Amino acid sequence: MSQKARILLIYTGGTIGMSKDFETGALKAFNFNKLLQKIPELKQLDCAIETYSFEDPIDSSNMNPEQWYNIAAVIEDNYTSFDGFVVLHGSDTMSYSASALSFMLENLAKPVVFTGSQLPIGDLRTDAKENLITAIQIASLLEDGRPVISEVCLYFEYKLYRGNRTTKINAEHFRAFTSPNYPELVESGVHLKLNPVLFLPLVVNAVFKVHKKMDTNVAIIKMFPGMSETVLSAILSIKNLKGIVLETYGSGNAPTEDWFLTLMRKAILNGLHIINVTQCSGGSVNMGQYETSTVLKEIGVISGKDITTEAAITKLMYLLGHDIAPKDFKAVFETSLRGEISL
Ligand code: ASN
Repeated sequence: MSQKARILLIYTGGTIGMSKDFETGALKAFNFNKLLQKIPELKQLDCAIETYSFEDPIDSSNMNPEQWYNIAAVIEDNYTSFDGFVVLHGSDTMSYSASALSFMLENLAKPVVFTGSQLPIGDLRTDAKENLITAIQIASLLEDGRPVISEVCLYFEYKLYRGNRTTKINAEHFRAFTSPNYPELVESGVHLKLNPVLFLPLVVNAVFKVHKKMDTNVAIIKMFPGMSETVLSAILSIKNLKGIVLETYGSGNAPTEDWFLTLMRKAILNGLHIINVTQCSGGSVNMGQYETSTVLKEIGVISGKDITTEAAITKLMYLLGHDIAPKDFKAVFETSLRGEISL
């Protein structure tokens, strides 16, 4: 008889477990046991589920690296006892957390599936049940006793995505996420349609390692026509700033005005890492394709290629948390660590 998969359900908060505050009418997180009572269907699943709840469940707008360490630590402490992990998380910053965890969990050989919902579990029209039940089913998939999926993913509205490829695109639709530059790993219909060629290969004989150091001396700058020298130079002169994600236009283009390029050049010479990502929701940075990105390439701006802003900022925090020699930083950033970037 095949063994039932053992799943650890980790509850961090989010709309899935929220109810309306009687006085203000605003949604706020409630206790995990109350959430479980609302899903008796969990007992019907063909896996053994155990649960772990954050002491104070949060709206994911309050998510931060310290909470990421907490999620990572729960996975680390329970790694050998479970076949898969499902993380219940608010949708607002879920793509940031899934990206961060993908970097923090090195040599992951088990699934970590983030999910949540747009409507609370107690709501009649909730999307929470389908998201949660299918996320657990996917995390439970075993083949010859080994997990079928061994990466950090995000399940929402019938699709399983690689977590660090996702971005939240809608605050209203149940289809709240997309993965603009990488196809879905699994599609849920009458059957679960798996696309194994897209999965990260299962790591064998490598020790699972949890990295807990994330350096938050970083910033995201979104370019816009009319950005002034004063604003940009104020940001670039922030004390201890070590890296920025620069959201540029199209395939990585930015102004060619002297003041802009001088500020960029000076910042790089002073040791700042500048990552070029596109503001477009799909496609890739390709510095040198246009004249408006040629100098950026020459002065040592790092290409984020087709990485999302969420993955870029968390990868930056992760790499800055490791003592990578400045001369190697660009090459390391431009490689794919967890399938977050197309090469
Ligand atoms: N504000 C909520 C959160 O991110 C939104 C949600 O979960 N749908 O926690």
